[in-house]
Amino acid sequence: MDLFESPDYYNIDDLLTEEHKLIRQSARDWVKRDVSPIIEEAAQQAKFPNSIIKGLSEIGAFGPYIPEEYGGAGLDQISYGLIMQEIERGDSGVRSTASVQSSLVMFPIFAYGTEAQKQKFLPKLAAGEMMGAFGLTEPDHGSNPGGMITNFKDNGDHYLLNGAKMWISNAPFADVAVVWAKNEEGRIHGLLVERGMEGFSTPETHNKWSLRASATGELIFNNVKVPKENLLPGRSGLGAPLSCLDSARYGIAWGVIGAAMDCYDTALRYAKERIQFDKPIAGFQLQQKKLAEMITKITKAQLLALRLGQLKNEGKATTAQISMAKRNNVEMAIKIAREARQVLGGMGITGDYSIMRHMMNLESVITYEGTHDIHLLITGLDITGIPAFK
Ligand code: TGC
Ligand code: FAD
Repeated sequence: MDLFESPDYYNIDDLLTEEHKLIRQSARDWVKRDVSPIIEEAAQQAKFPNSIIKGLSEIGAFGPYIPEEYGGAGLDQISYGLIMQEIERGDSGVRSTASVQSSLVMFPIFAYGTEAQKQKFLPKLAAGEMMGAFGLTEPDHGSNPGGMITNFKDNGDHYLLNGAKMWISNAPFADVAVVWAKNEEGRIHGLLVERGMEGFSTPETHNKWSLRASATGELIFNNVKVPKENLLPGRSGLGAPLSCLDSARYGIAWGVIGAAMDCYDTALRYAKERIQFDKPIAGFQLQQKKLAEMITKITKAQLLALRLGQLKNEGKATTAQISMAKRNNVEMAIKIAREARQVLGGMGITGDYSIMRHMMNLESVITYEGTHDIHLLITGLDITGIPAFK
């Protein structure tokens, strides 16, 4: 049974609107009802739970900030963050599905697509009738996506697309993929590649120890004929995919607070109930140190995310500010997961509790959407003006 109670040590709820709290509550209720009961088994079996798609759409997790005229929820950035927090409280893989659909597929179509592309894809993506994937990473180009070799050539009435993308969330079942590829001049563009196009395949990646309830795969393009109307015309260059990452990284900065809160809440409850040496282990100073440090770290992360949300609502959040929050909050969550696991002793390694699953999931979260090191270098560049990537 999911007994989760959300910690709010600094009364941060006082800074939220009634609408924010209602949106969060509906996401929280859905996670308790439809995610918590099935997620451990899905992760153990490494199976994406299809049953969650409808619910994700109903709580507004597909395109929270996309305008309602295109099927989105038309919410502000803090609502988007709160939804991601609640979903990741359930599982980072479920949040990944929503992040990719919203920020990496719907956002670029909304921001850089034609009106016809928006009408064709956005309402169905918002409703979960169509699922999307985002292909930036390649086997030899992860942190350095600008070096990508996937390319397309003008072939008369269509483009001819060749190359491969790796580590792509949602790939095995996606109906449409936003694929970043270079044209004959070496300029990066986004193409909408649809399932069923000849030469396009999406093999699943197996044997993951992390994010097991999320389907990950490759996107392989072998002379795929992409209609010219499937090119996103609004923006080209590496800045186009990187701008999508800003939005997804922002959602992760909130999302991982959910995973951390779940670990803390579980560890606190367990520590108060578990008796050793004739008293609850919560009464030992060493366990109190762990729990006290967890709630301190969560509170700092909540404040960072909320301030970033305010900046984002005002259109002022910079890439570097988003990087700092993604990096800080993921590290916070992974450390809390590791400490919380220890509070549970041997029980902590079982699937009877969510902590070990969160801990393993967070190993992906600290790597994708820019690794921990890359985000540090983005801060380094921002404060010194000197890029240290190359
Ligand atoms: P650099 O020269 O710095 O920049 C190239 C051009 O892009 C512009 N730019 C941005 N534009 C918009 N938003 C941003 N965040 C931007 N960052 C940079 C920049 O101004 C420049 O524009 P222009 O006009 O001068 O050409 O590029 P670089 O090649 O030196 O690379 C910089 C670096 C390393 C920071 C960047 O490549 C990077 O962020 N690498 C990390 C790659 C990454 O995060 N991949 C994520 C793949 S998607 C994913 O993981 C999904 S997981 C989802 C899930 O399951 O939840
Ligand atoms: P590399 O870039 O090879 O990095 C390896 C190590 O070297 C890292 O520690 C890194 O920090 C370090 N390093 C690299 N460059 C530097 C440098 N300049 N200075 C110092 N250290 C450096 N990608 C997508 O496009 N779409 C998706 O949907 C998607 N989903 C994913 C889902 C999962 C489960 C995972 C694990 C990954 C996913 N990714 C996706 C890919 C993800 O974004 C990449 O794994 C990530 O960007 C890192 O690339 P890489 O794995 O090639 O590592």
